[in-house]
Amino acid sequence: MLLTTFLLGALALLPAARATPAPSDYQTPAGANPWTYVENFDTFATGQPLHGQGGWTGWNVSGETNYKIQTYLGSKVAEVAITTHSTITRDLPAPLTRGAFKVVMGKSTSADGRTDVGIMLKDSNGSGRVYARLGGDGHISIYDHTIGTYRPILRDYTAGTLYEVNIEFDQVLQPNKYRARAKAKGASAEGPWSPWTLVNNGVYERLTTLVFDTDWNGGALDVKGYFDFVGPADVSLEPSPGSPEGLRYPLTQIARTDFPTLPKVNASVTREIGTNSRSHVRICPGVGIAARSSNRFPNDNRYPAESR
Ligand SMILES: [Ca+2]
Repeated sequence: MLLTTFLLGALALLPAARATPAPSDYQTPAGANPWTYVENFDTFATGQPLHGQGGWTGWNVSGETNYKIQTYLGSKVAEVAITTHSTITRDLPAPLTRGAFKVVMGKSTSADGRTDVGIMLKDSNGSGRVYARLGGDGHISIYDHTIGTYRPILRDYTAGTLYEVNIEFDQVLQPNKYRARAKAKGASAEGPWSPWTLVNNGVYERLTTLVFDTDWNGGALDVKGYFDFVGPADVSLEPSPGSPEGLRYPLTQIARTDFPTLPKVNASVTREIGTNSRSHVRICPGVGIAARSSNRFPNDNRYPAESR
C-alpha cells in the first residue's frame, strides 16, 4: 500500500515524466499500432503451391513444391509435406526491432523423433534468430542460445491439433532476447510466457524475413505440417512502435530507481480522502519524492508516518 501510494503521488506530480517499465512488465500494445502484415491464406488458391503466392518464396525443390494451400480443420492453411529440410520465406513489410506475432502451427505426428515444424524470423544479414517449433521430441519449444538447445514452452502436444504460438521480441527493452507462449488454437487460457530467452547466435539485428521451416531426420514417414494465422484481429507482425509510450504495465511494478533525476524545487500537494484521511506528496530539494498518507484516528497505524 505504501509503495502504491508513493507511486500514485509521484506520477500525479510529474505527468510528463515517463518511467521505463521494468523488463518483466513488458506487454505488446496490441491494437495500439497499425498491423502491417496479415496473412491467413484464405484468399489463396487451394491446391496450389504457396511458392509464388503472396510474396512467399520456397527454398530448394521441396520448399517450392511441398508447401501447398489446403483446407485443414476449417481454414485454409499452408500445408507442407515433410520429406526433407525445406523452408519458405516472406519478406516483412519493414525491418522489425520490436514486435509480436501469433502463428498457428500443427503437425500430423507428435513424438516421432524425426520431424520438426518451425517458424523463424531472420535478420537483415540472413541469420535465423527467433525460432519456435513443434519438435520431433513431442514438445513445442523455442531455441535458447544460452543453453544451446530447445526450451519447451508446451509439453506433449497432440498430433493433428493446431496450436497458437505467440512470440514477442524487443531489442530496446530485452536486447537479443525473445519470449514465447503456446496454447491449443481456440483455447481460452493462454499458456505461460517463457523467460526472456537469448536468440540464436546471440547477436540480433533487424528482423526482415518470416520463415516456415521443416526438418526431417530420415525414415519413411508421411508427415505433414500446417501453418496458419489466427485472424485479422489477432494476426500480427508489428513494426517497432518507436517509443514505449504505447506499452501497458502495472503501476505498482515500476521500480523507484526508474524515476528521472528530479529538479531542485520544493512543492507539495495535500489531498483529502474522504473525511478521515489525507495523502501528502512532496518534492524535496535534491532528495526525491516523499509521500505520506495519514489517518485522523490517532490509534490507526496502518500507514507509516513518511517514506522517502
Ligand atoms: Ca487460414
